[in-house]
Amino acid sequence: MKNKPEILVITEIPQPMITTLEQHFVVHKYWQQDEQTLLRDHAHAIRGALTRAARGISTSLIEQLPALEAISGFGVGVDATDLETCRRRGITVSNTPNVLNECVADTGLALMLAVTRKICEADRFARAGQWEHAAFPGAWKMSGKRCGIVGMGNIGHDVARRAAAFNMPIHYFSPREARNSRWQRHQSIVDLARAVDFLVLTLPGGAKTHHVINREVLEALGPEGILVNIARGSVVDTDALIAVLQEGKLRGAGLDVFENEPHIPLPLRELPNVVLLPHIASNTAETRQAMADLTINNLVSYFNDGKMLTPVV
Ligand code: 8YV
Repeated sequence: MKNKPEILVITEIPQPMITTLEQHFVVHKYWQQDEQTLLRDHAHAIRGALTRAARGISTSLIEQLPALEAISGFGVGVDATDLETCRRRGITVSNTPNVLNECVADTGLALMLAVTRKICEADRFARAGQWEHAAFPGAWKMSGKRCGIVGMGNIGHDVARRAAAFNMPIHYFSPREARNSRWQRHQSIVDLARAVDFLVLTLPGGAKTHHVINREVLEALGPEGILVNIARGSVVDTDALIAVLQEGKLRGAGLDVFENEPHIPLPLRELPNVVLLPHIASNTAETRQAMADLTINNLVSYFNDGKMLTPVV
C-alpha cells in the first residue's frame, strides 16, 4: 500500500500484533526509541496511536502530536487517557468492549472462591509439606452468600450470572438499572456493602470513581465481608483497605488491580487473607487474541473508512 499512515505504539505489545500492524501502517515503537528524537523526526506525521488500556496516553504526549486523529486502546478501560483533550482536538478514541467480559468475570469468581475457600493458602500449605504434620484449618462457604456488585455494566452482569449459579442472591449499586429485575438495587455503595457478604468491583476507573471504596464502605462490608477488585486500583483507598484488613475488620480481599501498578504495597503482600494477581483478568490466549484483533481493526477501519468499530469518543 502506498502512503501507509504513521502510527505510534505506546507500550510493548506482542510481536504478532506488530507484524499485522506493519501490513497497514508505518509503526513507531515509543517504548523502544528515544522520545526526543522520535518526536523531532515524526511527530508531525503520526496520525494514529495504540496503547494498553491501563497505560493510556499522556496528555502531554497528545499535545506533542499535532496530526493525531485516532487512539486505539487495547482493553475496555479508557480512564488513563484524557478524553476531554481528545474531544477538544477531535481525536477519535476506541476500546475493546465485550470481548473480554467473560474472562474478567471468570477471574472475579476465581478470586471470590480463592479468598473464601483459602485456595492459595491451602496450596502453600500442601507444597510446604505441612499436611504431613497437621490438617489444614477450615475455610468458609461461598455458595448461597450474598453477592454485591458495584457497577452493573456488561462485566457486572457476567459476574452476577455466574454468582447466581452459586445460589448467591445478587445485590448491586449502579447508575443504570440491571437487566434482571430479581437483582436488588441499592441507593448507595455503603447501603450495598451493609447488605452483602462479597463486594465485587466492576465499575470504571477515573476521577469520578476515585477512592469510592473508602473506610466507611469497607467497615459497612464488615468482618465477614470479602472485597474483590477486577476494575481499577484507583477505585479503592488502599491505605484504608490495608488498615481494615490489619484490624480484622474485613475477612479478606481478592485483588487483580492496584493503585500504582505494578507496585503492590508490602503490607498487602504480607497479609495471608489476601489473594493478589498481577492484572491478569483478561489475560487468556483466546481473549487477548480477540482484544488484539479489535484493537488493530479499529485503526484499520478508521484509516480505510473514517470510522472506528468501537469508538468511545
Ligand atoms: C488489560 C484492562 O489487562 O481492559 C482493561 O481495561 O485493564 C485489561 O483488560 C490491559 O488493557 C492490558 O494491558
